[in-house]
Amino acid sequence: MASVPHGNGAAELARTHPCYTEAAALNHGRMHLPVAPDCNLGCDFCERAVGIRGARLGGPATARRVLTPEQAAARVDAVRASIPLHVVGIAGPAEPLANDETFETLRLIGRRQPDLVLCLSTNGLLLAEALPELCRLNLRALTVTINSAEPEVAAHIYSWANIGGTLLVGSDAAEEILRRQWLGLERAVACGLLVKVNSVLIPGINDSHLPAVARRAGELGAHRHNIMPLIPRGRMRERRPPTREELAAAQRKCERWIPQFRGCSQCPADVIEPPLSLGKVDHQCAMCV
Ligand code: CLF
Repeated sequence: MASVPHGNGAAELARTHPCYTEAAALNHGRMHLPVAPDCNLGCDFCERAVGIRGARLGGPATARRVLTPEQAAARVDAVRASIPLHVVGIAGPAEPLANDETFETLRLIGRRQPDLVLCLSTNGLLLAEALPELCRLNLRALTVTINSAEPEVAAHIYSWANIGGTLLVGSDAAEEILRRQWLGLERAVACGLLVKVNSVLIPGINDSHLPAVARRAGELGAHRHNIMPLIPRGRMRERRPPTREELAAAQRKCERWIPQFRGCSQCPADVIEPPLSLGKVDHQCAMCV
């Protein structure tokens, strides 16, 4: 296990990261680099889309195109010419840790733009084993999506998991997914990273179980919990999303255990989000389309 690289910097970083403190979005911009096209987990709520369809759908797991690490680093240079950025994140369009390009991109950005905060969002399957390398690459903030603390619930959310080339389904998959996600979360906190847990709120499946997720995440030392309303897509396209009131009620229940983040825009894997104080910024460059 890697030693603690950032000390108490995580708490300080939480104040300026726009996905941890709502007010931080006023003065801190962020962008995503869509360098991760492959996935290792069958989340029933997910519908990955790249290209014209990705642009039309928007939201998590979508992107207008996938970039190579070199193209991604060049995009950061180009965007920074017109937009002040604080955070660069890798969140897809599939699973960042299942793609070598993620690590290469972090390496490139860290070398060329060391003042940027490196952030990453993962399904957690490969997190524990990837942490030493992520810490070496100076990753500062990490989000793990965890939708349940109980395998019986997880079995209704995930269809399959590919663990090192072995395909797991059913209860075997559910148990291994949760084991890896919670282990990864625990180790990420121990590494000194700023850690957030994302949970998709799926009425009728995990709504009554999210307080247990929040409790365990808080007890393990995660810094934030972000409850994201289901977007009916993929194998859950026929399900209904939660109402605004149901989302607020879930946040209130979970807040008892861990601070809630309420500013999530469920952004795509290639989002560019300037500081809100700048108002509307024209940031379309040739590489951004
Ligand atoms: Fe991106 Fe995620 Fe980092 Fe933010 S997103 S990798 S923590 S820089 Fe933010 Fe987007 Fe919501 Fe995620 S608005 S989906 S919470």
